[in-house]
Amino acid sequence: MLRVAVIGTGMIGRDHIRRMSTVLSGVRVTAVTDVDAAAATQVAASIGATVHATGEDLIADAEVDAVVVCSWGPTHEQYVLAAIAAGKPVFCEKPLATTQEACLRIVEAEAAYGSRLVQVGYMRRYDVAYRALKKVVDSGDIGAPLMMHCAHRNASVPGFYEKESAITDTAVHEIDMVRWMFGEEIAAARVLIPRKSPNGGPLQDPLLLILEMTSGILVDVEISVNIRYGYDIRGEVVGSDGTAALGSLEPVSVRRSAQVHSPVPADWRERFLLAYDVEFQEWIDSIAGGGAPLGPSAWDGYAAAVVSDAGVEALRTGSRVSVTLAPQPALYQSLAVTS
Ligand code: NAD
Ligand code: ISE
Repeated sequence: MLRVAVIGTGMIGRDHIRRMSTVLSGVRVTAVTDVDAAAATQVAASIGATVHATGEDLIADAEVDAVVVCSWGPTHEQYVLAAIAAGKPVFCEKPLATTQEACLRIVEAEAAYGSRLVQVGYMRRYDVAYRALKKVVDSGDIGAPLMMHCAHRNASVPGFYEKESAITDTAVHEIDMVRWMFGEEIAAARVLIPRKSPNGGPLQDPLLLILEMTSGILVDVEISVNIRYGYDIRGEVVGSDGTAALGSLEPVSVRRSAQVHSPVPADWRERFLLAYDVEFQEWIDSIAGGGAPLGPSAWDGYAAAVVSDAGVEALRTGSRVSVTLAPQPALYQSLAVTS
């Protein structure tokens, strides 16, 4: 039984604790921590876990085999580095860290350690619809991929969400997803600013992020984070001989009174429920016997951060911003971007 400890018992921390405690196999959540001690104590009591005063104490606990980081983005670096220093596998929710420099420090620390310990929570790679879409693209059935149209719509976002968060916190999922979907890096980013939604308060909402892949594939991402009607994630690849789109996910569609009614997920927990389950079960199974994690790596987290920084600069300056990655340490060279 893998003994996992969770740092951060907010929205996603609780959701991952729930899945590890009641859905998945081979795992037990034995310790938690949060700067909000009352929140940590309440969660710990519900599962019979220990509460630690700090993330560092929790990582040092000899009864903890692996760590899950679900605290706010700016705190990720310190905990991931501490887990690497302790030689413990660490699953870090996205983003790996909030700057490319911080991500690079993690990459360098893991490379110096000599084997993989870090996995980043880019769960779209585990979603049944995205996996089916990638299978079609890889099969060549729609010819050469030329473009991808994406929409990332949130009904609303929390109060701490800032101007750049549309790219660093939201579109960063598409940034990781297209690297995986097409098996290549992103060469440049641009941002177009449409008419402002009256629902967005001080935020510039929506935004249109344009990503150029190294092969010339163009990706457009509509980012709307106050769309009110629900959580709507879309993706369509346009190939030279056909197109392929994420399928409809609703379990039921009701036709009544001359209308069709189909549910829309409320938020990411509902839309990606099963993807998170698969993501965590695969992570648990991969590290349980002392093995290395197989999912999105620290290098993937770093590459996403570099593109995300380029997107933020493009938003700020209105210009096309090129993406340049640091030399890749040997540890990551055998990992295809598609793994
Ligand atoms: P949240 O605000 O609900 O929870 C974060 C928790 O971390 C809070 O309880 C806070 O008190 C705690 N915290 C903050 N600093 C801490 C520290 N130094 N040590 C310990 N605890 C600390 O936020 P959330 O929505 O749960 O997001 C948490 C992380 O998960 C973010 O990085 C976010 O981007 C990511 N996230 C990922 C997805 C996804 O789809 N993969 C979805 C939501 C959130
Ligand atoms: C949140 O942190 C997530 O990761 C969700 O998947 C995303 O849709 C949302 O925009 C982010 O704020």
